[in-house]
Amino acid sequence: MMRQICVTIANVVIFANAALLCTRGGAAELPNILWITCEDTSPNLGCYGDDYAVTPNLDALAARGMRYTNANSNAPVCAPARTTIITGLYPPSTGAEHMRSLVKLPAPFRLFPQFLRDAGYYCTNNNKEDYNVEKPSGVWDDSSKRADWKNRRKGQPFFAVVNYTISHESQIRNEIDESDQVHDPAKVRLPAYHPDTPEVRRDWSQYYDRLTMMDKQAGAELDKIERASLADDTIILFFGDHGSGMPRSKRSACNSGLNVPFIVYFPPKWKHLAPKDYQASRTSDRLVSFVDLAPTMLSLAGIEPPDWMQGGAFCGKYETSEPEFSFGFRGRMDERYDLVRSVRGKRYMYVRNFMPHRPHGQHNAYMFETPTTRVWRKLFDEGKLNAAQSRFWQQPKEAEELYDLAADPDEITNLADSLEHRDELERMRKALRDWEHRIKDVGFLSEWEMLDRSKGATPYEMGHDPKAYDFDAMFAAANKATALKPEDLSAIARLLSEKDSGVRYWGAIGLLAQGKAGVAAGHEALIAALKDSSPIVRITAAEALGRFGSDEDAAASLKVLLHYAQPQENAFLSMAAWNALDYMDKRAAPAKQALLDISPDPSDLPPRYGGYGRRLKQQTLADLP
Ligand SMILES: [Ca+2]
Repeated sequence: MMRQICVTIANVVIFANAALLCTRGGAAELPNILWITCEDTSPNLGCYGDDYAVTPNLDALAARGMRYTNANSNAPVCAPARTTIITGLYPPSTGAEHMRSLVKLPAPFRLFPQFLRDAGYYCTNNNKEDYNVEKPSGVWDDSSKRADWKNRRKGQPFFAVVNYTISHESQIRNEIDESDQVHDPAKVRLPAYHPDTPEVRRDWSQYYDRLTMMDKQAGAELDKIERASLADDTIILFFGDHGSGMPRSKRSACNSGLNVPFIVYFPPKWKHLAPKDYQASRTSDRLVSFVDLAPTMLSLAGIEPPDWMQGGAFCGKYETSEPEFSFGFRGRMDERYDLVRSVRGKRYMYVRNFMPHRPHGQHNAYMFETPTTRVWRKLFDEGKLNAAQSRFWQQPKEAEELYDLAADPDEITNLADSLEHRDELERMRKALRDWEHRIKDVGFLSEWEMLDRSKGATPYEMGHDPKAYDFDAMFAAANKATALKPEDLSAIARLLSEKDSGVRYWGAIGLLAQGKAGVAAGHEALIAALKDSSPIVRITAAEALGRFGSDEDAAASLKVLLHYAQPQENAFLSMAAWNALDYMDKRAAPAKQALLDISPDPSDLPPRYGGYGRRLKQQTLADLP
């Protein structure tokens, strides 16, 4: 009875609020919000002080609005970046960090436009989604190439996203009309990590040409708002979805991959909703990241963001105080596994590589379609690069990286071993640990195990259930295993006899990461691990023995890897096994014929995972005599 009364009262309140809205002219009480977003764009705009850029329309928007100088995507690649935006959750917390993937969210969670639609908004997305989470129905009024705020009901407020693909990675390496070639390759500034070759200059200058073309499109969208006499009613946000499509921007979880241009404009009518530090034609150095966008949109609509959202509003009724750090991550990139987490303060960028045995520049087939990637790799193989240009390709990579973004914007001088920066390093380590603990990062399980342990629930729920996932034990094991310290080797080998299969996985990774020394120190444990109850422990141990053990070890390893390379067992184990085989290089040669016979892309795999196996097979066989 009591419950019924409460429900009735709640209904009356909702009805009364709706009535109030109507009497005040209804929807006019809510601001229109327009997002202009573009693909693969670092802050290479004139308004960001880049003299080479030709971006008059966005420069003009920045002149009447405010520009953020420390805005970052949380992921350096499309799908996980967009998944962060739409959920208001860090994908390492929901199991959605991998490029690409598809996981379920717990039932009470919603994608943020659903809240806006409930509040009366007309929500459109034109048109890329690319979410790594299953989308419930009713998220958008229209999400398509035809989606347009103009189709709303008379007087209805809108939340509209337009996304420009013209600046995408794929558009900096194709043919471009001569009339659009407005940048001189001879004059482009190259980052210190790229070699100076005609290919690299051409790609960078076409990237700038594409930004000029994108700027025209943005200008047309802003004109459309003017012509509809909506400029005084519409809050505008402009941002790129992550760093440029050039290698070591896109897919790299350091500042060059995460830092984006970010401009906001609040017309005088909605000044009271603007960020507290808002000043037209000025900048804000507040740390803003994509996980903040969902709560910020709710805040602008007067809706209190739910507790489960993991970012904070940076304007509107529920504006939060400035965070001390923003966080970044990299998981699997297409066919290549990695696990990187990063912490950004205003001055320093800290990167923790939990798979130091994989180079930054793993062979990602799509990234290698860019001429810059290919010539950069070729010059490395020929020994023609300097130290700063070589780091991207070296293996193992450093476990920890620390950069002073003020002194070293290209992030080429690693200060992780600098005594002078010890305090800074400790501060960033602690920030990482606290954040990871708060969000219960499930990325410390292999992708296969993360999904396997989540059966009957969701990865988020699994991660938050201490019986299913002992996060602190996992994080401690991962840190110990991948600090690359020879004195830790016997402790790392002992991880292989722990009860938790996730911890054992880190034991195998830790020995693999230290190469010959690791395999020598943990040989017996690795041989036993070839028969571990967990298949991913078997695969990881097989890679260690296959690469750094005896010929006899390599033969035993190939048997294990050939078994799991068959995708019928499991598509994620198959990807892991193919990666291991590829890193074995010529030592995988005895298995060549058997590998040729495997077709690695099972037909029952969701399309979001399609094609990765085929690329792995191709690259693995390319190394074999
Ligand atoms: Ca993108």
